[in-house]
Amino acid sequence: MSVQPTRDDKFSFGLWTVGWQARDPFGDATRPALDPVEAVHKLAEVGAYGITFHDDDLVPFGADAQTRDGIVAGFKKALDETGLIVPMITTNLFTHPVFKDGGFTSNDRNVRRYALRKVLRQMDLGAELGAKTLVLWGGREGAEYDSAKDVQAALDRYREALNLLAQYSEDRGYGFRFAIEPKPNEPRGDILLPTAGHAIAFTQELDRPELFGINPEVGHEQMAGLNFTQGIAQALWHGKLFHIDLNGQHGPKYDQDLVFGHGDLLSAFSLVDLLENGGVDGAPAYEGPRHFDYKPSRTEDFDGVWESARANIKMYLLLKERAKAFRADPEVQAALAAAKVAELGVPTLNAGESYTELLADRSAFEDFDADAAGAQGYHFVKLNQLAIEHLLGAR
Ligand code: ASC
Ligand code: MN
Ligand code: MN
Ligand code: MN
Repeated sequence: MSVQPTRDDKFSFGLWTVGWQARDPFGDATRPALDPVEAVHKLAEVGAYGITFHDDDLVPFGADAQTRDGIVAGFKKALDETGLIVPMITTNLFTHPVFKDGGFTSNDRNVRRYALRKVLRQMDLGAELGAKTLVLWGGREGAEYDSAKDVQAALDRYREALNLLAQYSEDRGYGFRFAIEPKPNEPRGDILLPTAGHAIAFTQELDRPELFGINPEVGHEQMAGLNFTQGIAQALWHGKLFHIDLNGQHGPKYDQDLVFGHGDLLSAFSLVDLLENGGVDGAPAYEGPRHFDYKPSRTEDFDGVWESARANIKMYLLLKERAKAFRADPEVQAALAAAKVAELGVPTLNAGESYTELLADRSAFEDFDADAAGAQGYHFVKLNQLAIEHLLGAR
């Protein structure tokens, strides 16, 4: 296998990632602005097939119609020249002070109406560019003080907003699928729909639940102390993995947005193994874009920006290669069998069996040797050691 990316790998980047000027709460920008046209050309060079953007990443907030048209025309030309596509779009409801108490869930009703209009406008542009997925990251939807936000009312307003977006998309024939991106905190003290599980549950309360899934980000779940691979597995199980944001994070602290694999590498390995080999008969479990939502570190100049963009892709391809070798190794297959991993796929009840037969089955209880079953070893450590040896390239 090659670590040369192809379009079939579906690697995509947010315009806000390589374009991040590295302003943080304590320091000024360390890099100049990046022209979106240059971003398109450079991302095509590093091997991406797609680019994604918030409305304000492409067209500065408040730009007049003529400026907007000029920028969009230039961007489209760059897409045509490179063959890059726009698989996903999203809307910035977090930077401008108007959104300091949120967009869809601001206590101020007029702000909520403005937020809706801003998203509808971005949907028009996204549809024109062929985007299929709309990501909703509600970074400002939340609070610092329990007394300041009626969370049940906020969820009512969130639902009202998302129902309207779906209606608009269907009425206009845009056909968007919507992906809610959870995050536990930052920039708000506490954000609504903080984890994958919260967001999945919320989608079930919408008018068109089948149009809504999630866009989990590695670092965001890890900020909540959660196992990202397990969260992705559950999202797949619900049919809700509509998109994914790959990056790196070192546990619960501020949102680091490191290069994919530069945080918890073991978790990155099990994630790629799941995405690439976790479907039926070892087929990929997820077919959508492999989207990198990282921030090139503040220490880097533009050479470092493109170096880090390439690092995301190379990391993914290396992990994919390592995961294939892991799955193909006969010793691993024996270790998987010894650990009874496949046995979990066998239903607990026999075909057609109900509790009546289960109650009549003496081997299940009266004659079951719980002490013997409790004494068996599951050999999980050996299996994990083999996984790490493959990850290290030691096998
Ligand atoms: C998004 C997204 C995020 C945020 C963040 C903005 O659309 O997926 O995680 O915005 O990258 O800085
Ligand atoms: Mn992040
Ligand atoms: Mn993200
Ligand atoms: Mn992010």
